[in-house]
Amino acid sequence: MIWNETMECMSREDLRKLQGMRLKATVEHAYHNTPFYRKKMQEMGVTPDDIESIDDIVKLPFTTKQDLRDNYPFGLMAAPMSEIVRLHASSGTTGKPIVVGYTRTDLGIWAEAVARCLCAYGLTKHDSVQVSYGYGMFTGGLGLHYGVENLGGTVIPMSSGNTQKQIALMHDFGAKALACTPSYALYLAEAIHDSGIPREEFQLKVGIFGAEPWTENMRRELEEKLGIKAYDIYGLTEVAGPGVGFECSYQNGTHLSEDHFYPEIIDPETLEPVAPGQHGELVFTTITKTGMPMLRYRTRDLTSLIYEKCECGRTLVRMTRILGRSDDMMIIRGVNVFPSQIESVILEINELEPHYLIIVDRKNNTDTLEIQVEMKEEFYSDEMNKILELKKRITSRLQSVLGIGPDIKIVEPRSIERSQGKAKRVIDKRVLY
Ligand code: DLL
Repeated sequence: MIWNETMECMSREDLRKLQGMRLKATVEHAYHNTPFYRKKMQEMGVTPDDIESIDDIVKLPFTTKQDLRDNYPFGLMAAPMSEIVRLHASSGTTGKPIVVGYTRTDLGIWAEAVARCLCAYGLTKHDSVQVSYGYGMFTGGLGLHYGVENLGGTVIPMSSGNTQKQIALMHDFGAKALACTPSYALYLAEAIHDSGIPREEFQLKVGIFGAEPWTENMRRELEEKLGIKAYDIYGLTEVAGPGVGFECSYQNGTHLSEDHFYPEIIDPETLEPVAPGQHGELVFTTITKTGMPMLRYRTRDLTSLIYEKCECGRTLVRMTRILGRSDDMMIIRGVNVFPSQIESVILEINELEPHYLIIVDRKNNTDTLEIQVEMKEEFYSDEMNKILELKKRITSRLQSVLGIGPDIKIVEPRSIERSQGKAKRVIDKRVLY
C-alpha cells in the first residue's frame, strides 16, 4: 500500500528536479535566517545563487552534532520562536543535549512521513497502534503518535515501561501494531510468554521497530516470538525523528522519504561522496524543513544506498541495514568490530537467548573482549561438558566472523538486564585507563 503515490513513485528524473528546487529554497532560507549557516557558507565562498540543482549540494558545508551542541539551545533555528511550536531533544551519551525546533508546517510534514511508513506496513485507519516508544523529549513517542493520527488509525499512547500494563492493554484493546525498540519488543515477548495469556488472544500483526540497530536474525526472532511481521523504521532527532525511512512489504531495504530528507553517502575520512552502492556515512539535508533546516548533517550511521526501483513500485531510494555508527565501532586489538556482527552470531545459535552484553577492557596492555550470553532455560544444565561444548562453538563462530577470539561467559537465564528503550549492550572500560 502506498500513502502518497505521487511522491513515493515519481520518476527519478522528476524527483531530482523537485529536490533541486527544494534544496535551493532551503539554502536561501537557512542563509538568510541562520547566522551559523551564513557564516559557514561565506567562509566557503558559497551563496544561495550557486545552488541550481541537487548536484550542487556538494558545495554546501557539513553540519555535525558538535555544531548543534555549540549552538545550544536555539542557535540553529531559522524561524522566530513565535513560529516554533514544538521542541525535542536528544541527550546522547556525553555533553549537552541537542535541541531541535519544529514549525507547524514541519510537524505536518513529519506526521505525513510517519503515515507513509504505517501505510507501507499495511496499516489503515481501522487499526490501532500501541506506541511504546518513550514520550517526552525523545522523538519516538510523539513522532509515532501523530503519524498514527494522520493515518486516521487509533493511537494507544502507552510510552515505554510498565510492562505488565503494556501487555494488559495490548490484549484488551486488541492493538494490531506495536511500536517500540527491537530490544524492548524482545523483553515484551518474554513477558507475554510469562503472562500465560495465549498468543492467539492478541491481535498483534505488525512490529514497528527502530531507534537502534538490529539485525536480520533479530527480525526473525521477533517475528517468531510475537507471531508478527517486523518492520524497520528509521529516523533521527536532528532530521525530524522516526519516519525518515521505512520498510515496505518486500522488506528489502529501508525506503527514505527523499522528497523531504535528501541522503548522501560519504567517506567519513575524506568526506567525499563514495561510488554508488558503496558503504559509508549517511548524510542528510532536509529540503522542506523551515524551523531548523539541516544542511548535510553527518549522521555517523554507516550504510549504503540502492537506487533501483523496488518491487513495491516505489522509486524512493532504499538504504541497507545500518551496520552501526562510526562511533559504535570498536577497535579491539586493532580489529574493527561492530556490535551488530556479534548480535548476528548470537542469534544464529539455537541454545542462546537474544540478550547479550559486550564488555571491552584492557589488561596488561592488551584489549580484552568478553561477551556475556544467556542460555535458554530449556537448554540450561549443570552438565559441564555441554556448557563447554557450547562455549567452544560460540567462540569459534565469533572468531571466524570477527577475526579475533572473544572470551564467552555463559550466564544464568534472565540475568542480563532487559531494556525498555534503546538497549545499552556495550561496556567499554578502556576509557578509564
Ligand atoms: O531514535 C528516532 C527514532 C525513534 C527512530 C523511533 C525510529 C523509531 P535519535 O534518538 O536521535 O532518534 O537517534 C537516532 O538512532 O542516527 C541511528 O544511529 C539510530 N537509529 C534510529 N533508527 C534506527 C534503525 C531516534 N531503524 C539514531 N536502525 C540514528 C538502526 C537506528 N539504527
